[in-house]
Amino acid sequence: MKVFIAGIDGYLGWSLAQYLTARGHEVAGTDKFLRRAWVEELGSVSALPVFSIEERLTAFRARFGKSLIFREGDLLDYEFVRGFLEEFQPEAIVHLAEMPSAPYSMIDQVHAAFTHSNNVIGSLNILWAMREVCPDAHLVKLGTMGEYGTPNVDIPEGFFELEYRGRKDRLPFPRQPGSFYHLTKVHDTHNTIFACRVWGLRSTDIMQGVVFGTRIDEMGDDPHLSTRLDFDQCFGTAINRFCCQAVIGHPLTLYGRGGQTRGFLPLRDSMQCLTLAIENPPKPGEYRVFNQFEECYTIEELAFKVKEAGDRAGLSVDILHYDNPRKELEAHYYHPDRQNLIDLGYKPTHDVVAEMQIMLRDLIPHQARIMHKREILVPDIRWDGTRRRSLVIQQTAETFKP
Ligand code: USQ
Repeated sequence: MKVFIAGIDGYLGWSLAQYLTARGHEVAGTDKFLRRAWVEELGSVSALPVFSIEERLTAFRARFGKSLIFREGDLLDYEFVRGFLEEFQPEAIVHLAEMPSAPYSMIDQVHAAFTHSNNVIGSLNILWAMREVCPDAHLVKLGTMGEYGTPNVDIPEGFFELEYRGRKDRLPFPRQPGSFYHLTKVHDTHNTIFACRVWGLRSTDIMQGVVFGTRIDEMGDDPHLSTRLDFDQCFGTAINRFCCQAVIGHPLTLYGRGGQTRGFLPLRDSMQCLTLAIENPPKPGEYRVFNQFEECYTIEELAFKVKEAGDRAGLSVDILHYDNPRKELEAHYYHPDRQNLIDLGYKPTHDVVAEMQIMLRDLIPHQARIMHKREILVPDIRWDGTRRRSLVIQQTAETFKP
């Protein structure tokens, strides 16, 4: 299939380009390199070195025997989006080109407003361009499990049956997101539902959990093909941060009580699931939702799994509770469905500790890069709009073990 990836230089996009090409798909993509700039703005670096796009494209051609069609561009530039899609005529469009960090969107008014205009208008431009130049293409839109928040009832895949005052309907499940970033995903969801209903576009909205991992097998051992791996407070997701902390002997930064529960999945599972969605498109006019995660864990459970993986690698890993810079429930019910992908053949990677061991092995050679940025590991961006570095509130003893 012809697949267009918006955000092809990012953590997921660069991996997906390789995963799809290895399976015989023809891939084109765009990027504005904003992720590189945001991480630099935060005074951080990727733990795994990231090469220039020219070096990446050369290594890509050497490994896969064909070129990746790449153009630098901005989704806010409508003529660029429309022109590229018109020329390439994709069968599937994977939209990964959004600002993906909750803390970054909470820094101040400027960052919140940027997140909204970048994410919501960028997505809207893709919908309009599809309507104009490739209305039969399938939009695989990256949403987030965080759209639903943490309600005290089970979470279905997008929609649920509701009976109210004697009448029944199938309605979107309520969204209660926890940051201005997560809110942009909710706005995208509504715009996408509308475009499918009114223009007959087709879309899969991926409600993805928190991704972790340093590699997929398709990358081999060429460092130019490696994906990025962030560990700063904004772009480093929990397990990625914990593994980077573990390799330099920094205590794992558990926020609050650590009972926050989320769906998590390894990078390789994310690739498997996105590919299943691409290769099994919905009908014209259909909008469907896939909840995408391997399993749900509390953040404390995961910290102990990283400790276990660290012990096996001969590292000494401590876990500390820091006061939580976010406003979120720290102990709650969490039970989302994820049947749609299983029905399409998704085989979850169940050995999470083994995946963490691979991560530690990949990260140990880059200890010095992480150590150099050690001072940015403790968060200071707070949900009340102030900046204050979190303090240790509790030393985790072995008795904390779940
Ligand atoms: N957390 C810690 N310590 C850390 C980092 C995070 O305890 O050092 C906690 C957070 O407080 C939160 C949980 O771990 O309760 C997850 O935080 P995260 O930073 O790994 O993930 P989150 O902010 O939820 O966002 C990430 C991605 C985002 C995606 C989302 C999926 O950055 O793009 O949408 O995961 S989900 O969480 O399901 O909404």
